[in-house]
Amino acid sequence: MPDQRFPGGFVWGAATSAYQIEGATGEDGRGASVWDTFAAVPGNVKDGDTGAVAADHYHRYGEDLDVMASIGLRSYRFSIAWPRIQPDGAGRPEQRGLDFYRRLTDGLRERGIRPMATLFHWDLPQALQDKGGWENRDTAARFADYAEIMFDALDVRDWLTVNEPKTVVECGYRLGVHAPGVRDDARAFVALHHLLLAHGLASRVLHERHPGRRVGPALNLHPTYPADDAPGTAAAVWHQDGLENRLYLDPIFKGAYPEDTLAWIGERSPMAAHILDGDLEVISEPVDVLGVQYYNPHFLGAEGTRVLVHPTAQLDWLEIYPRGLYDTLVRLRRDYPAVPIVVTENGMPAPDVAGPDGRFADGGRIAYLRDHLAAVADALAEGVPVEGYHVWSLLDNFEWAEGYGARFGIVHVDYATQRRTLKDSALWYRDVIATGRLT
Ligand code: GBH
Repeated sequence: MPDQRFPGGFVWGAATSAYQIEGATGEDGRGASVWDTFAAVPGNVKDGDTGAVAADHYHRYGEDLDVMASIGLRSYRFSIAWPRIQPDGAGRPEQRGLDFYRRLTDGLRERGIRPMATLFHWDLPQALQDKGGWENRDTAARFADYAEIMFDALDVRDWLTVNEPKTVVECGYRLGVHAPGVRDDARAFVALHHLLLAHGLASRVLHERHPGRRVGPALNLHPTYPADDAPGTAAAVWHQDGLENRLYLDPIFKGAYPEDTLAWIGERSPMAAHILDGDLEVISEPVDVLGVQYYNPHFLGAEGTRVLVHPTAQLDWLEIYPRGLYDTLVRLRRDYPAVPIVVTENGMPAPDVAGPDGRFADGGRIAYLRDHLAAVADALAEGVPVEGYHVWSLLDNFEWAEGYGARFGIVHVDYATQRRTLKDSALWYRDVIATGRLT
């Protein structure tokens, strides 16, 4: 392994999202989001958990800022709850919502922590869902309006538009395990096009109004590999790479959907009829910074079915394969324009029970983070322009359909008392940040 010392300016961060940590869903004029609606339906979320209280960050953000400072974070990636800004998804902004994110970003600045703001991390205003949500082209225009409000309101340099459009498409519209709980390929890929359009429109607004700032998407990429050399496996892997990676990267970076994937979609969805003249120009608005989120690879057998080849973390989709992050970063450099990359999420869940000494000995997470950071160091050594890295997550939080049972935080949250405790991984990360090298 080459030197695992990171460049002096490397940006060490941690990430969260609004619905997963804020709670206070009925306060200060916040409107309902699709996740409030989805989580309220029995059976949608494990144990009937909801984000109504979550980690109570809306009230405890001051303490959370101090936690970030105590770890030595240089960057904090958070998301803005659209329904706190526009409770109905349109019109004049709610001042109390703007004030919350101003206090948060002021607090970051005071502590020398860079903000990285995500505009949409899945909590669409329910009022927009009632008008068709992402299946309705108008939602992309509403998103651009909301983006403009936030760009003008907050003194933040780096912006991410849409968090993981693929997860919205796959989990929200194909599997139906996330809000809005649709199981329909026909509708899923129409939503996909409008999510990418929203990304492009918002990016344009930023470039027009705030030159000098940066904007990009946050994409979860899954490197795909053959699990065997049976005939058919290689083709299945390429097909899956289309659905997992090229379907998002190609329109954004090359201004065209991948033809093989588009043909496959064409047999299932009227998506193509929704691609209007000029849309791909909007979607391919230059990216200033690419957010890369990596958790696991997909190894596939001949039928294209996923095969688990390596051990998994607590959730069975999370197959541990650090080399996949290296491969993803090197592939981006090989196949796409060389834009600055920030790893905007990487991490793993564990049960994380305190020992008799009160410590959270999460050695498995330390190993995961260390090995993935080593993969980043290897990619840096190959010349891939990775500026920074964000652990998912700063805090234990509402893990969507898994509820509170899957803890991704490097900081433990005792939901009964809302007490925060640094796990061993946070103490380890503090040392990595302080020394700039992996131990
Ligand atoms: C990210 O999503 C999110 O951005 C973040 O909010 C989340 O907390 C974090 O990762 C950890 O999950 O096939 O039904 O088993 C990760 C995306 C997670 C998408 C797992 C697909 C499989 C669901 N994915 N998932 S299922």
